[in-house]
Amino acid sequence: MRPAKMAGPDKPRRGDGPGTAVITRTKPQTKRPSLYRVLLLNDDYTPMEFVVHVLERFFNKNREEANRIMLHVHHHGVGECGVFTYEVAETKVTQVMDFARKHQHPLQCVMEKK
Ligand code: TYC
Repeated sequence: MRPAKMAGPDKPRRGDGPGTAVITRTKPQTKRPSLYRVLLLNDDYTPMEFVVHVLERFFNKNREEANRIMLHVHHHGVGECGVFTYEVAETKVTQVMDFARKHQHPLQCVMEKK
């Protein structure tokens, strides 16, 4: 008697054998990146017009939205300029801080994880 011929997934294949395994992926391979808020902080010295310019130049806000955010920071002490992935947020903070220092204003820009 001959053994029944194997077919399908149980059939041994070239390269199978001791020391080999099949790893099945259980997680989807994509992960959403963490997001970070970029915030402006109020101070008593930075001119309002300079803050509006920063919001237009680095955060692509129109004049009206820039004014709204600047006044929110002026009245509440802190306000959101935008939400970005880590490296983009870090770049915005550096650009704003460098620009403020270049113009000798004490404006502070920070990021926080959402
Ligand atoms: N408080 C500032 C003033 O009265 C204006 C200001 C607004 C400064 C927002 C910083 O992030 C800021 N000139």
